[in-house]
Amino acid sequence: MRKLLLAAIFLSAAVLLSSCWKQRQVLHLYCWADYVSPDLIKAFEKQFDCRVVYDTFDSNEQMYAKLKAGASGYDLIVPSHYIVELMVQDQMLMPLNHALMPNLKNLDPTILQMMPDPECAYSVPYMLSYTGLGYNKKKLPQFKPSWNMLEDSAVKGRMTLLDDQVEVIGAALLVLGKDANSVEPEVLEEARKLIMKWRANAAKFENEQYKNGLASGEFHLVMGYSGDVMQAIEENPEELDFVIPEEGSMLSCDVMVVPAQAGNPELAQQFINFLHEGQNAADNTEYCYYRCPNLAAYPLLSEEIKNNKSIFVEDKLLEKSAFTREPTPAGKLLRNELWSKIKAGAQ
Ligand code: SPD
Repeated sequence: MRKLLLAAIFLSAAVLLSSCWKQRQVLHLYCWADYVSPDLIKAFEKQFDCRVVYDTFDSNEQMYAKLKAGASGYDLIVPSHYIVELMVQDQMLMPLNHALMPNLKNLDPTILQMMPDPECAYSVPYMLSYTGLGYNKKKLPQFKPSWNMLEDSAVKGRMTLLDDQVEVIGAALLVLGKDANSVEPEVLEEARKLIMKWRANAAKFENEQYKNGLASGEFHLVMGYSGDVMQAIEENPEELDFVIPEEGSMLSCDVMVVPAQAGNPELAQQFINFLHEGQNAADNTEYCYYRCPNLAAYPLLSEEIKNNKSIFVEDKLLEKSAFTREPTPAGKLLRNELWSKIKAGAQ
């Protein structure tokens, strides 16, 4: 009898627990790695009595291909600004409801006006990212802040390139003094020849683990996303540094979008709103080392971040840099072919 009673209590507790569990909402986030402060995620889960499941991708192409293949379990995705138009055309995204996001008033208008969707009809700016060079000061005493370091024989086998055609082709075009978004066949061919010299030195093309390789000393030079490299520098500031090369850099703004099939679009937009609350946006910038384009956050940032020239880039470098544009379909095809050739090592 006692055993029966215990079993009944146990069963009712399990039923009660599982019904509570079921009621807890889940936000399925699909995002680049190390891109949202874990403390903010915890705070959001507490405030909205929900769970955030964080799945990662390491390139826009990977994210787009997965969605195109039918992945439908996400509520919020963080692609780069230039792929949003394509996603809208493909009816992959849901129009946003601004009434759920009063903190959009905090968005920096200078950045908004550069965006392809300045009204935030489908996308809300999240973080600005620049591409540059992370390097080991001790191993490369002759380092110069130029993309040409990628062809220096001193870095052979100790250097990595991003597996990101927009960034690599863009950097080569900047070195050649051309439009970084060019789709001219002859100009792209010149870029390919230069990238093949870089490729000869590269240990790999990769977008996520290179920062650990830089921190551990395996790599002496990496082409990387600004904030990711700064996260590595945090582990070894004596030896590591990051620069935006003197030829300029590719700029992009990663944005938050809600997929058309989202199961929980309201929670997704509450999360966007939460991340754009001034203090949260400042805390997130301090964590990621990327600049969140949020006016209410800027005065709340530490002096270290405010004075970090890789987060708040100097005008003279910005003028030389290029904001990535999505090419025409024909231009994209050409660039894809070029990139495949580069990756395959074909001459
Ligand atoms: N770990 C965060 C990486 C963010 C990278 N942004 C990608 C920009 C691509 N153009």
